Amino acid sequence: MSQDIWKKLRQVIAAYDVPGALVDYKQCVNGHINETYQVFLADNGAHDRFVLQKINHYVFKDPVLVMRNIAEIARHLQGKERADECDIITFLANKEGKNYTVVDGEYWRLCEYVEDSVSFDFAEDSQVLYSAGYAFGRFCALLADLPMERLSETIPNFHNTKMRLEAFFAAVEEDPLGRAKDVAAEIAFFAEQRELASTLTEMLERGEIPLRVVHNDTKYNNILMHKDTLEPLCVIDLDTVMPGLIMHDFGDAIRFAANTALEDEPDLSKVGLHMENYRQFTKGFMSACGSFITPREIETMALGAVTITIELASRFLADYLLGDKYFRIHREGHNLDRARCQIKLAQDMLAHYDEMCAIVKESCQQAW
Ligand code: GN1
Ligand code: MG
Repeated sequence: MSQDIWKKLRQVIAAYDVPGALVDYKQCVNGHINETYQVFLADNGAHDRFVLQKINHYVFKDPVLVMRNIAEIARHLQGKERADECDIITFLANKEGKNYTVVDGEYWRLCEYVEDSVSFDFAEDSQVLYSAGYAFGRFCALLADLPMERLSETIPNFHNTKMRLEAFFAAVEEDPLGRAKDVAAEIAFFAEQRELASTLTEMLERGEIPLRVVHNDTKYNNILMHKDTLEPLCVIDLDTVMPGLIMHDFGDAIRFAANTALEDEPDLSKVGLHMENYRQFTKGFMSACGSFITPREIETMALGAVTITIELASRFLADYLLGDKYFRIHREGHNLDRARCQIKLAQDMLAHYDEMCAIVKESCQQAW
């Protein structure tokens, strides 16, 4: 297996005009979808580090579209003055000028390692969340004038929560592994929350909230930070940047960074909304994008957090019922733990919903 990986990584690197030979690699394990490696190249004593990633072809049916979107985003940003600002990941062109390389039917891409960067799976310090919020908000602000038709939908209906819940109940019906009987309480939760969780989808259908170019996967670990100053250096994971809802970007970040526990914490007594993290992230996010979004979007920011948390819970549980084909698991019942953790978090958000809305409003007033 390890021999195969060496061979594969070498084959991919050979497609690029980069100096040196592969001397070491390290697999990164925190993403659930793509396969990511840090690769170390050496050339006459000089060392260089890159990141090589294999796009998950099961999840992204058309990897070329993914890479075309990313090139489109880079092109859009190149025209903007952005000195001293958080960067956005870009991929190197191979010898054929493409930003991806196909080896044995698999799609790979290479980027430079961002020096002095770290990313976190858990937000330790509330203060740092202001700048994380600002970075994700600014990301949407910078893409606000990118004509939407230039981007393709890399995963159709990615955050269509109404459809996600339909898919979840279909998985319950299908129940190929007989697992549904053990999760009756969880299934009841989704039945209860179905209407609320479909609200944003319906508002979008009625034209009450706009589609925008958004990131769609705003996990805290998708911002690389400077290891000493903790300033955001680079927004990564642009695979799902496409038209979507801004409160989903806000909400997905909250879901991850304002949880008092990790995303897959099995001890539910540890799971809940971290109000100070929520407040700091919200302040940062709203100060970056509050000035161009509509009152309706501001009103539904907190609902975005509840919605995306319920949606992801349903995706994790559906995957558990269907045999863990989508999200990579690292232990038996991992997707079930993830789903339960997200349900608990959503319940805690609902219990603090008014306060969440008040903080969004307050952050907007402070911002302008
Ligand atoms: C997946 O690949 P990763 O870990 O960044 C998923 C997101 C989920 C997230 C949950 C394309 O993101 O939607 O929110 O897991 N990405 C895709 O951790 O489905
Ligand atoms: Mg992702």
